[in-house]
Amino acid sequence: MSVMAHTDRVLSGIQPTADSFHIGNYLGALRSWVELQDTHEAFYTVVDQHAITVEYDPAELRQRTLVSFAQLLACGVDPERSVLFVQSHVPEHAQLAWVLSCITGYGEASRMTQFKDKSARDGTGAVSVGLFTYPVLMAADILVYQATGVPVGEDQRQHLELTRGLAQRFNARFGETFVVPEPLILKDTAKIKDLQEPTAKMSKSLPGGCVMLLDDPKKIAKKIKSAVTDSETVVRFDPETKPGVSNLLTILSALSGRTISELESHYEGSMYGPLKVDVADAVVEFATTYQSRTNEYLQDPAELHRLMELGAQKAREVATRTLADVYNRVGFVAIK
Ligand code: ATP
Ligand code: LTN
Repeated sequence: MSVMAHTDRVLSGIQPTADSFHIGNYLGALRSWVELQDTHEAFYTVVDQHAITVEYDPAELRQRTLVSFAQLLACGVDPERSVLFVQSHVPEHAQLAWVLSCITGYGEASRMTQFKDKSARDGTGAVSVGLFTYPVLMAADILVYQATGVPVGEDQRQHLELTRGLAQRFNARFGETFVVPEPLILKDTAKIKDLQEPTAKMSKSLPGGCVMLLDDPKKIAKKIKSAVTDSETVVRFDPETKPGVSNLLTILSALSGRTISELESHYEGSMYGPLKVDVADAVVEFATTYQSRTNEYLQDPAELHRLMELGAQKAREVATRTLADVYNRVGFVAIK
């Protein structure tokens, strides 16, 4: 029996490496995760096993995993329609990753630019083998569900290429087993920039210009109102010469549903102040609802755990079938 998916199925993952998701994560990725539920069978996972590839604190990881899961629910990931789960609850990811690591070339893994960047940035001198094999675990996350599409940012394109290569190599060597997934690259226009350095992408590693959605709304408003703009006074969308203003327009357009050109006309003749006030209001309004939904889940740990169990159970229904097929094909003896 083939375990390959017959419908369009997406899988994506997010690392629980911060106390809160930021507005860039939401507008660039999570919002489309929510939308994809209408057209696809969706699998979304909090990748705690990826989070231990770099220095971390265990108590913090546990808390961040719960908060990440609650935030995905708050964003609108529907645990009844989709499969929302924590990676370590599904042991088949790590099991498949081992098999895949044995068909991954050392040279090809060494070419992963994210590994090169992260290991070059590491100041501890303790880069782990786990960080090196991170992309193989990511391939397993995807292939174990026979996902047809993977919504990710441009930065993950190379990892997706590796995943596709591994699926093809395995299929060629052991027979058709895996769906070869397509990257669903989230548009670059959805790249939200840092508020203080608007040429850099907003990132939790630049806390000064990053809007954390679980932050105090007053802090959020203050950060937006002190966003770096430019010395002109014209509200115009031009990411090249006016990155700060363009970023504010992108955020407001995404949250309000109004087009950029509508916004440009609306602010014609006005300075940057009113734009900043409106962006701050829109983000604060969004964050307020987001926070109260997230807190509702966090205040009901029994329900949160029930949903985690439900997700793990649904995920394992698919993952165990793929793994059994893989183990059989690679020549492992089965015990029943
Ligand atoms: P870091 O903050 O350390 O750079 P990150 O915020 O990129 O990490 P990830 O877990 O790597 O966090 O990203 C989660 C998802 O959010 C990815 O799909 C990524 O493409 C998306 N994302 C992250 N930052 C932005 C941004 N500034 N604009 C749009 N999408 C983003
Ligand atoms: N590497 C990704 C997170 C990630 C992922 C995945 C994304 C882990 N496993 C599987 C898509 C599919 C990142 O850093 N954004």
